[in-house]
Amino acid sequence: MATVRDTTYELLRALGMTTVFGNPGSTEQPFLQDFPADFRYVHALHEASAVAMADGYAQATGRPAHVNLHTAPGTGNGMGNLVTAWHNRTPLIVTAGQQSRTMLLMEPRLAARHPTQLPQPYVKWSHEPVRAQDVPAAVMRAYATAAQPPAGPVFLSLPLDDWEQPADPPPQVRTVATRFAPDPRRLREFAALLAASRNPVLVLGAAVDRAAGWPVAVAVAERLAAPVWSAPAPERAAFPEQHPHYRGVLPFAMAPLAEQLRGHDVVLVVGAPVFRYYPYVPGEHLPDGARLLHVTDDPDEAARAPVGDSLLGDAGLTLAALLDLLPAADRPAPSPRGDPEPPEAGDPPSADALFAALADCWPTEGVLVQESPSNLAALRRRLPVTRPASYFTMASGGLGYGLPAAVGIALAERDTGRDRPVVAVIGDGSFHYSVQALWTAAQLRLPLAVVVPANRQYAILKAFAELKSTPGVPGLELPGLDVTAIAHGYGCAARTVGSLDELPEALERALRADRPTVLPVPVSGEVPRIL
Ligand SMILES: Cc1ncc(C[n+]2csc(CCOP(=O)(O)OP(=O)(O)O)c2C)c(N)n1
Repeated sequence: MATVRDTTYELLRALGMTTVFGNPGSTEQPFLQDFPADFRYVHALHEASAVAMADGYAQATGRPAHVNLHTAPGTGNGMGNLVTAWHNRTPLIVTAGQQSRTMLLMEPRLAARHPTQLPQPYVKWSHEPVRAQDVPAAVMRAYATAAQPPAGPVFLSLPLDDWEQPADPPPQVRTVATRFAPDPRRLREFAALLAASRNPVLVLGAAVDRAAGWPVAVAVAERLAAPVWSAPAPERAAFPEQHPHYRGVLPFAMAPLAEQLRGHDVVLVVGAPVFRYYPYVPGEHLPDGARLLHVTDDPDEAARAPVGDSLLGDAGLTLAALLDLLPAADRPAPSPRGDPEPPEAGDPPSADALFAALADCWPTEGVLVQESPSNLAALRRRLPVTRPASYFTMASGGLGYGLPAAVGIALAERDTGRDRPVVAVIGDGSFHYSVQALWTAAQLRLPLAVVVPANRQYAILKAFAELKSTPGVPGLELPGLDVTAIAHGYGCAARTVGSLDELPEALERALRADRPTVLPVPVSGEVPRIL
């Protein structure tokens, strides 16, 4: 007779979810026992890494991923990156073991108290099945919930004595749509406002990339002869950044953001929140005379926008439908922005000079994963993202995502046969939050290159302290860290890049290697302004 375990594995197989990211414990062992040969367990040494690796893998494959965590403590360890997966809108099925139902009343060691509350509010659905026999159908429901828009993580708490129970007949393997089209009448209203606009502007967010919407975004921008901004602090790039219409990333504060949009009468925001602010710099949300139109697949994101009119719909489908309704604008196309000045020389070099050197040796198909807080503006200016699905970072602001996410992305590149080179740029502070991911990358023999701009400080927090006039904050210096030794300890190759002349060869070698390579690059301690 089939057990709950047999039926669940059969379902996971049918859903194409034969990879399990996780870190095992006693409460997960009855699920993991006799692990089927056609499944793969991606072993993370810490749950934060397990969650972010699964997130990167899900984003790069375009399919939900499964993470298995160890009851309450493992879920707690994974929580920071669960927050990120929620903001990233990554479809993840997070399962966690639970103590035996037979003992739960007494709360034995490793019982999760109120397990469904623990990951809230950063999951779309959180559930512990009422009967063991409900586990497979709960996994099916979890899949359907995670994948449907707005996509995101879901959580199942699974008692360890459920797996050997006799199963009910297997649940039906269902499919769900992952995109929906906009209301045609409201779409026509948006198109009419855009057609009548004197000077429209597009603000595009990560959902355009998730919807494979670059070509249609370019077509709409060209049809409208409109400049294009990236929405503030984007987790993915939405538009070819070498395109003459592209202007850059909008600042993440009210007053300067509105200032950048001055002169525009219609602002079309697609696939991003309105707006993802960070420092509080009071001001209007929009310049005088501007009207905002907001396209999102998330009713909550639409509801919390402080200004503008909204239209629910998938970013790509909505842009395509708009294109059909828009006449060609009778105005000159925006002129291209100039190239940045060459960086200033220095010893050690500035992060800006490092990124200029990186841009010069950037592999054509390269995928950039980024967690370099204070130097982000320099990185994005020096290294324009020119291809879809090739820039990833966290939407949340929580550190410890980039390094493990890069491991998941590199694994997906290999699994899908795309084999694009993956380069992570991770600050020497950010490096340590999920550093154990290096071991998984080494075990998987992934040719991941990790460039670490080493400024030996939390520079962005110094910039924030400057902006907010909060002097004397402790804990902003990072002396005595040996990134190379740490990388070696986890089984990676490592080489300090002492001069930028060495970078092209070091990067090339890293991307050809049969294991990950960490490349710390000492950079100056200059603290860039936050805005
Ligand atoms: C989980 C988490 N802990 C703490 C912070 C606060 N924080 C934001 S940026 C930062 C420093 C990052 O340092 P580094 O990676 O060296 O980049 P730099 O600012 O020096 O460019 C810290 C500690 C955070 N965002 N997330």
